Amino acid sequence: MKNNPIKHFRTLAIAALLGAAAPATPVAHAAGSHAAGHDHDAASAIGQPGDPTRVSRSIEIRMADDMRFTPAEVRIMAGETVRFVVINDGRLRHELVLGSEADLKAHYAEMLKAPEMEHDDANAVTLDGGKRGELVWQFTRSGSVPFGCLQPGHYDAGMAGVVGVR
Ligand SMILES: [Cu+2]
Repeated sequence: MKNNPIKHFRTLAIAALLGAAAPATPVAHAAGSHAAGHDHDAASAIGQPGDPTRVSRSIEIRMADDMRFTPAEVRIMAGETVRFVVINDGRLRHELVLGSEADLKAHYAEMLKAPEMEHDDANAVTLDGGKRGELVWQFTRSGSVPFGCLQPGHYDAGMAGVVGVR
């Protein structure tokens, strides 16, 4: 365990100060500290669901019908808890799914077979056109954490990005 109560306390205190202005919107999928998904090794490699009270920064990511995330590359520090504010600027349904490349590809293959499959995972946010949503995630290890849109046709068209964690 890498417990660092002092740092956590500071982060909480800072978050409390900074967070005073932010509305306390309930966050969907704030599923506590358990790793999401079926594959626990992969889940821990990409990080884990974040505690919304320990968010160290918010990053806006926009999704569009040209099959691009903007930005498609994000850089953060290991240990950070990030609140992704995800905005679908398009008319199509898009989603941001965090996962290892192998997981994304496997999941994408499932989506091609069952396009209406709904995601209810802590590592994903799926949005109809014009909607916005949030995803709070803690990146625990340095490395690259890919993300992609697994709506049929989108991932193949290059709708993918990466979080660089160092
Ligand atoms: Cu998409």
